[in-house]
Amino acid sequence: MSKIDGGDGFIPYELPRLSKGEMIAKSKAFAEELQTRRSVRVFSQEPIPLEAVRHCIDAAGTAPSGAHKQPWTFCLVTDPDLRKEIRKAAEQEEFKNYHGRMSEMWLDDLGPLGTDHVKPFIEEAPALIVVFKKVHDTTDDAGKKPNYYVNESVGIAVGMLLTALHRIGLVALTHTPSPMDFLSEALDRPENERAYLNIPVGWPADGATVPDLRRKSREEVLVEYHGEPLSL
Ligand code: IYR
Repeated sequence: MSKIDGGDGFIPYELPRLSKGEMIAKSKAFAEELQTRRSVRVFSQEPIPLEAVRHCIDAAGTAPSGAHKQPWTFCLVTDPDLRKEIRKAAEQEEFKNYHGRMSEMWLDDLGPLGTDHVKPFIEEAPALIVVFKKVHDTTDDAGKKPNYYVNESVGIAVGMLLTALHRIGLVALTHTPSPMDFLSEALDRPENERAYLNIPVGWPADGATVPDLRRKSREEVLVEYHGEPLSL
C-alpha cells in the first residue's frame, strides 16, 4: 500500500505545472479579480440563469471537509412566496437584534454598512442560496453518525461559492439573520441540518452602491517566516 503508487483506495493525481512567470501572473490576475467582489444589498429583480448558479454550487461542493463528510446542503430558492415568508421571519428576528440584542459597539461598527432590520433584498434578489450545515449525518435506522470540523468545512465551501458567483458576474450577500431556525422550518429541513447563511444572489440593481470600504493591505495581514534568504 502506498500513497505514491496508488492502490488501497488511492488513485494517481497530477496537475499541470506552471512556470514561475505564469504562477505570478495568474495569481495576481485572480487577486485583482477578487478585489472587485463586494457584498451587495440592492439587487435587480431580473431572473438569473439558474444552471450557472447550480454550477457555482457544484464548485462549492468541491471544498475540502472534515473526514470528507461534505457536511452541507445548499437550498436554491426562487419561489416568491417562500422568499416573502423568509423575509418576514428574518425581519422579525433582525428587529429584535437591532433593538436590544446587539450591543452599542456592534451597532456602531455596522454604521458604515448602513444596515438595519429591513431586508428587502431577501425578496428582491431573484434567488436565495440558503446554506445548511449538517451537524451530524443520519443512518438508515435514524441513528447519528458524526461529522467533523463542520463550521470550517462549510465556511470554506461558502468561500468557494462566493468566488464562483463573482466569476460569472453575479453578486451575493452573506446574510446572517440570527437566530436562523426559521429557515429550517420554512425550507422543511431535517433535524440534523442547521441554517448557516442566507445568501441572496443576483445582479446589482441599476445604480446600486456599496459602502466605501478599504481592504487591509498585504502588510497588515501577512506575516512571513523564512529560515534562510529566499531564492524563490
Ligand atoms: N445580521 C444583521 C446584522 C449584521 C451583522 C454583521 I457582523 C454584519 O457584517 C452585517 C449585519 C443583518 O444582517 O443586518
